[in-house]
Order: sequence, then C-alpha cells, then structure tokens
Amino acid sequence: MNGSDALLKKLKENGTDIVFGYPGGVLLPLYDSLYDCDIKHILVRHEQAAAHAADGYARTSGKTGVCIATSGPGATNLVTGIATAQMDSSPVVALTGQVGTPIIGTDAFQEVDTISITMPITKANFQPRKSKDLPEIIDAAYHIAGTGRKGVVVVDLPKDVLEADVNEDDMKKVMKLEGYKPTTKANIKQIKKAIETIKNSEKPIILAGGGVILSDAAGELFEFAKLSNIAVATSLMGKGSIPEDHELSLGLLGMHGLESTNNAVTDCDCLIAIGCRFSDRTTGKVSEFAPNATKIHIDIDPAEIGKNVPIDIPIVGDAKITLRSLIEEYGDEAANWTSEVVEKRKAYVPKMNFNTVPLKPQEVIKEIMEAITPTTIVSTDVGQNQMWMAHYYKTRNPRTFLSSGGLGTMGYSLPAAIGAQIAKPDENVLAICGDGGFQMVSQELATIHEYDLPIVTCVLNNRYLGMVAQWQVLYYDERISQTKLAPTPDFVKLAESYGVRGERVENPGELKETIHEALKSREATVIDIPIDPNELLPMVPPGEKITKIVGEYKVEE
Ligand SMILES: Cc1ncc(C[n+]2csc(CCOP(=O)(O)OP(=O)(O)O)c2C)c(N)n1
Repeated sequence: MNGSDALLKKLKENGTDIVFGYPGGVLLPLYDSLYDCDIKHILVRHEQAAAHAADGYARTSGKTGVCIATSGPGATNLVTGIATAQMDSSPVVALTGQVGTPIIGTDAFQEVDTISITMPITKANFQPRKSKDLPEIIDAAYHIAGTGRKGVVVVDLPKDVLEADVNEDDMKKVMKLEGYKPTTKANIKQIKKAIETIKNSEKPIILAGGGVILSDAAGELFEFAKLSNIAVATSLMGKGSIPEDHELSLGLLGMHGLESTNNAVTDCDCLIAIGCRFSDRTTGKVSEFAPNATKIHIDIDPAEIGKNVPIDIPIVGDAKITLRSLIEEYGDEAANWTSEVVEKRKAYVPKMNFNTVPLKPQEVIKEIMEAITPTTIVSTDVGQNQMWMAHYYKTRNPRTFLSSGGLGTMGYSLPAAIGAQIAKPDENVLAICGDGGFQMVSQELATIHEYDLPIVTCVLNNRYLGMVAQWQVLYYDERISQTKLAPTPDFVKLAESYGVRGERVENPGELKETIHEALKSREATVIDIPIDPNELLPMVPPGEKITKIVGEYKVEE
C-alpha cells in the first residue's frame, strides 16, 4: 500500500467516513486513492469552506472533522478556517498537500511553508518526511485534536510521502507523546474547597462556556444547577449548555448580553466559571468584572486559569468529570439568591413583536424561533446577525448553536451548516447570515445543491456591513465609511442560478411560514429578508464594565 492508501486507512480506523476538501497537483496520489475508497469526499468550492464545514461537523457531532487542501494557495485558503476552529477549541484534522521532499525549500511551484504559517494557530502540526512515519502521525493527530482542550492539528503531506510504500508493521507503530497528558480528573481537595465556598456564599452564579458543550457536560451542568439552585449565565460559546427556556438560565453575558444577566454577575459574590476562557467580550473591563466575587474556575486547560481574570480557586479538569464530582460531593443545600435573579430576568422581557416593514431583526428572530424545533441546528455568521441571535434566540440543546466566537469569522455560517447537515442528515439546519458574510461564501450554494443538502439560509439583509456601520454610528460620529453594501445582488436569483430555491420575505408574519415550508419540503432554500438597517443593537462599549449598556433596550410593555 502507498502512503495515500495508508492515510485513508488510518482515517477510517479513527472513525472518519466523511472529509471536506479540494484537490490539487500534489494531492493527486491522495485523490487517486480516494477514487475507490469508501470515505465520502465533499467537494467544496473554496478551501475555507472545507475547514468551516469540518469544524461545523465536529461541533455538531462531537467527532473530529477532517478537511483537505492542496499545497500553496490551497493551504493558505484553509488558514482562516483553521484559526476559527482552533480559537473555539473545535477538533479538526487538516490535511495539506506539500511539494515533494527533495524540493522543499526551493521555492517550488505552489510551495508554501504551511508548518510555519499554521504553528501559531494550531494545537500541533506535523510534516512526515518518510512514508513509514505517516500512520503514527495520523493517529497522533486525532489523539491531540480530540483530547484535552480540543483543537486543530495540521498534517502537511509531501507528494512523495503519499506515493512511497508503507508496510503493515508501519501501520502498527504508536508515537510516544511525551509531556502530552491532559488532566481530566480534578483534584478532590479543590472540589471540596469550591463546594465550601459556594455554600458559604449568598449570591452564587454559574458561568458556562463552550467547554461544557465540548465535553458533553450539559446534562451534568443542568443537574448541578437544579441541585444547588444556582442560576447559569453563558458566554456565546456556552449557548446550549443549559436550556435557555428554563428559569435557571440567565442567558447571554457580556458585550451583547442581557441587562439582567450583566447586573446579576456584577452583583454576585461567588462565580463558578466552567469551560470558559473569560474573553474580553464576556468580561468587559476586567477590573470591574464580578468585582465582589470569589472566583472558581474549572477548565481542562491549565493555561486558561488566571490568564484573563484572577482566580481564587483553580480546578483543572474535564467539565463533565468535574461536574460529576461536584454533584456527588455537594449534598443538597440550595442557594437562596436565585429566585431574586430569576425574577429580574423574568421582568426583563425583550420586545420582539414588531409589526413593521421593513422587518425588525428582533421580529425575524421571533419568527425563526416559532418556525423551528428545539433540535434544529442553527449556525450564525458574524456581525449584528450573530448578536441578534446570541441575545434573543433561545438555544435549547447543546451542539445546536454554531457560531464563530473567538475569531469572529464572516463567511462561517453557510459552510458550517454544510458540515452540520452532513453530521446530522435527518435534522433541520438553518444558516443565519448577514448580506456581507453571505457574499463571502455564497459559492457554497453549489456544494449544497450538488449534495442535496436541505439547508435553509436566512439572509438578514440590511444592505450594510451592519456591525461595523453600527460602531461608526456610535463611535465615529455617524461617518459611514465603506460599510454600505450597494449594489447588493438579487439573492433570490443568485440562489436559483445555483439550483437552490430562492424566496423573499418582507412582511411580518410571513417568515415563520416560509421557513416552515422550506424545512418541510427538505429542499435547500435561501430566504432573503430585507431588514431595517437603522435598528441598533444595544451593547456595552469595548473595554467598559458590563453594566454600562448603551442603546435602548426595547422591553415588552
Ligand atoms: C472575514 C472578516 N472580515 C471582516 C470582518 C469585520 N466585520 C465584523 S462584522 C462585519 C459586518 C458584517 O456584515 P454583514 O455580514 O452584512 O452582517 P450584519 O452585521 O449586517 O448582520 C465586519 C465587516 C470579520 N469579522 N470577518
């Protein structure tokens, strides 16, 4: 067997039956091996989409996603998707082609130093120089990507390594990964200390991050929250870690968080952060973030603890295993403050009902929620559309809300939805995007059509790079510089030209029905939704404390 065959065999052994990629000259051996292999290859229309799709697949399924790109421009086109997945700790193995080993470093045609380029944006990267090393490197790549704090591993594949022979003994070799031993089981003394602190506090709050979802700990989180009667705020990545229609859910915290949540966290005297990296979007001004709270931080990555926010009780461990220990050790003492916090959250009922044309984004989110079920997977893009969703949309299940939280990558939503739909073929998948982000990846409608993926794409079309325009309005004296997107293509016709159904919804009440019909038909549909570009998203100015919200929250009378 040659290197390519060995590689594909290893992918299968590691549980991969689907890959997202785009071929090129140095990958000809690999694509030839794929020709009669039962791993399904999804041919995207741009490599960035391959990485986002692998990432969306990973986030939805919990398995490691795999993407492939050729050397040089193929590899550089993957970079944004790699960085996006890595920032959000999504397990992805990225396979890149490389020129043959004899000409590495000669400025050969389509040569780029992928290892150096991806070093700072991956968890690890490898370049096998001999075919016999390829199998153990692939096993190591999966192991590193999918354990500890998950992330991206690049394997850069020189063409001759793909061509040369690999024997059965090579297939059995195991790489020794000295020094890579993530701690999953937390120190029991720290757990006991945390419990004592929680019980001695009067105003405890849990802050759940994406780590809860990544470690499949949502069930344990909910159990612990109910047992202790402590309400849960989430970061953007933590959306779905607790059913957001349950009264113990306080919703989103931070720059675009709910006012009641930002106030509750600011007032709390004990903050139990789980799988959360305290990003600037979540904390605002760090010195005024939960200033009176004793802070407990549970995280699998010791490097995260104390990195952004000083921590009183560090607990290194996997969220699921640690929450299980917390539940076992806790007893049944319930917190008292929660009812007050919950009442305040209940009193804050954001207004979403607007009977206006153009549609208000809040109305759009309301109708989306009415059209779908708790298991529908939604992916958002980046910009106002993302934050309207983050603030108003109630996520009810883990792994059903996909969003580029760390890198903030426009163009994420549509290809991530492709990965999600492939991971969950029977589930409904909705991609939400702005007109700017949609235009960055709209070519992927061809992929959606080719593979018959029934994704429903909602374009919140404000004819602006809305989020940036909003900052220009608020902080740059309304000097709208290069953020008006005109002329915008006719998205209905664009969709139709790709063989995808196109619809336009302009009136309140119609969106729900249109989404419903599209989902029922199981036919890919793009819905162009002209929305009011003047509706401003309330926010905390960057670097300010999270109680300082500017812009008016419209609350139900
Ligand atoms: C690849 C990329 N380029 C630029 C940005 C900076 N950026 C953040 S939000 C935004 C505007 C997004 O506009 P649109 O997609 O129309 O969504 P909206 O904010 O209007 O919902 C821009 C340009 C980004 N996040 N990603």
